[in-house]
Amino acid sequence: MICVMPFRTLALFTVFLLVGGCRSSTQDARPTAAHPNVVVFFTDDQGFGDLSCYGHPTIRTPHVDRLAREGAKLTQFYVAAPVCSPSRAALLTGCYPKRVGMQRHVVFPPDDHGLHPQEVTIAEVLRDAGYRTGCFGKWHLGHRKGLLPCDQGFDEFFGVPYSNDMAQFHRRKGTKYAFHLPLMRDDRVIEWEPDQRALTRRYTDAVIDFMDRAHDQPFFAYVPYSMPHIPIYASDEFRGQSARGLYGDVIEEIDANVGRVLSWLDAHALAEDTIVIFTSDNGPWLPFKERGGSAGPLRGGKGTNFEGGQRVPCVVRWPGRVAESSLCTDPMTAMDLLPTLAGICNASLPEVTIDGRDMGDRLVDLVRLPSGSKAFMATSAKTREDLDEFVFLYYTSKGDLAGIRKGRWKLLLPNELHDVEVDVGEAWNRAAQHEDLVRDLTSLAKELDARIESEARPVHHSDELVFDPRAPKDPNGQPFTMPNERRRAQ
Ligand SMILES: [Ca+2]
Repeated sequence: MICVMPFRTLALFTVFLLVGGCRSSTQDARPTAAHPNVVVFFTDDQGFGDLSCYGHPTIRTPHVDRLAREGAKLTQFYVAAPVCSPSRAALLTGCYPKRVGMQRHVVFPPDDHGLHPQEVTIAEVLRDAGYRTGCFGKWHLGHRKGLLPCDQGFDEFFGVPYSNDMAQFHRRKGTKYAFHLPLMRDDRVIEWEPDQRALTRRYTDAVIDFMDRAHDQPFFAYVPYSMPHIPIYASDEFRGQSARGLYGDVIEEIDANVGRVLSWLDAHALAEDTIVIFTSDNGPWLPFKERGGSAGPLRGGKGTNFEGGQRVPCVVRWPGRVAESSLCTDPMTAMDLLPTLAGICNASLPEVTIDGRDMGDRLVDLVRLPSGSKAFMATSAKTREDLDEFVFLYYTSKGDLAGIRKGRWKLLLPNELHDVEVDVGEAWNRAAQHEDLVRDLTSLAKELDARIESEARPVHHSDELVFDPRAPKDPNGQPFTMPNERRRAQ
């Protein structure tokens, strides 16, 4: 959807629509219907089929399943890119990666670029509305001076700045890979080559500590777990437990940690004042076979523009507002989160063009499934009439225009046409039967892409290191070396 975003009046209207009117609230008010807490879990490379509530036959995810049972499960939720950095840029800014200059694959340790600090993220939008904000997990939008989470609206950060495989420790066999992986708190490195078996738990510890300290201030916790991105690790408690093997162990450990956050919300009587979203940054990394995930019925995975690369699981819980056990088949995208959350949280939209849509009213009034139903496909009340208006551009992992979806039809350029409502596995190319449609969709895709390109804002380059990924130092200023016991343990 390419549009100049709705203005504050529409955001306010949406809030009234959702909660039937609300009072204005001060900067330090408790979370309320007008300022609910927000928790976004954003896993790394988890596929559409990798949750039991999305049909996986053996991976057990009771806590995410609980979110789905107490909220809405989305069946057509897209991320804006099939790889990490551009997908994260889109989620946090509400823009196609190309609009914010982040479309060209992922950020690597020697890179000097990242999301421009002048771009407005969800964290900045919510912080300006009085929220305390934290990022706990993998950032991957730049790691030099001016490019880290605390430069993008987060009050605090605990996590890794780039992917967990961009570490010398994991590439040492037969390679001369020069870079190391740091674990950071805010703008400081606190460890090098952290023990990845402990990361999911440690990120969650940090989330809980953050929520403990929020007191009466509404909070936004962005939780981009670095698992199940390769190399995958589970702690001793979970390793060997899943019939799905180590990948299943990893997902079940993530699920248990989601459960810890839900328990905290229950214990503090904040479940009804908190929107919880669980989704993934792109599809499964299929070449890794059993170490990668599953896209379920979808074709392809990470790095591809088939549905398996960009359609991901997404569950939204907001008790009392989003109907329990509901199913949302409206197409939505990660870019919609910023304007949707701004509308719900009574926050102002950025004063620049964004691509997402405020979908707050779609998350209510959904079809309610029978209690305990495992139904996978149903129709939300508004899907049919709105489906034809849905327009979404697909870009390759390097940022080139790859295709378009309009309504039920998806064209992968130049000549592969699928009705993805009927053919979710993209098995039957219908281009030969619909030559006019192929021509029209090609024109529309190129026109919209050209508009984004003409309006695109710059990526930011920084020449100042926060840390040297080639020559890490320990906290005493001495060169870092991996302890032998850690080498043996991992
Ligand atoms: Ca990823």
